[in-house]
Amino acid sequence: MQRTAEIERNTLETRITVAINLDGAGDSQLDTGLPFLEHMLDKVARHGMIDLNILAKGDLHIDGHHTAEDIGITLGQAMAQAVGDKKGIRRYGHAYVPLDEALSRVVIDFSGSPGLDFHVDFPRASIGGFDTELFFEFFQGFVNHAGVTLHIDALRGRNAHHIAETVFKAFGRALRMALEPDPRMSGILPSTKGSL
Ligand SMILES: [Mn+2]
Repeated sequence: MQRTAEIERNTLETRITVAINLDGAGDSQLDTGLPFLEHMLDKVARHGMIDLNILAKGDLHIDGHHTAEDIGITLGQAMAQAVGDKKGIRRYGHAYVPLDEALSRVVIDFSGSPGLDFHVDFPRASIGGFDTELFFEFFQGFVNHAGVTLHIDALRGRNAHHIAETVFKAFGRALRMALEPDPRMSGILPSTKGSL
C-alpha cells in the first residue's frame, strides 16, 4: 500500500496544502513564503527520503507565526494519515547529526500520544528573516497532529544556521528510521497495548 496523503487546511489566517509520500525519493516542492523554513523542510525531505509538497499562503504581513505553526499542523495531519495503522513499522527513530561545530539529537516515537521536549537555544532571534522562536511552534503543531513523542536536543553549536540544519536533518533521519518497515514485524503492531 502506498504510504501517501494529501491534506488541505484552510483558515482565515492560512491556506495550506501538504502532499507526502513516506516511501519517496526525498524530493520536495515548497512554496510557503518562508524561505528559511523551506530550506529546513528540504532537509527533512532528503534525509527522511520522504517526498514533500507544501503550498502555503499565510498572513505574512502580520508575521510568520500562523504560517509556520499551521504548516506543522498540516504536515502532522498528513503524516498521521500516511502512516496509517502503524503495523510493521519500526516505530522508534533517532539520529545525531553534526554540522561543523553544531551537533543535535532527535528521538521520535510514533506513540499515538503527542509530546514535545524541545531543548534548542538559538544565539540569534532570526535566521534569514525567520523568527527562530517559530521552530518550536512548527514542531508543536506537527507533534500534536502526527501523534508522536519527539525529543529535540541541540547539544552544542555557535552558528544559528548550523544549529537549525542539524535539528531538521536529524528530524528527517529519525523519521526515516521510525517509519521504516521492520521485516520481522510485518503486519504486527509495534506495541503490546493493542493500538497506537
Ligand atoms: Mn544551509
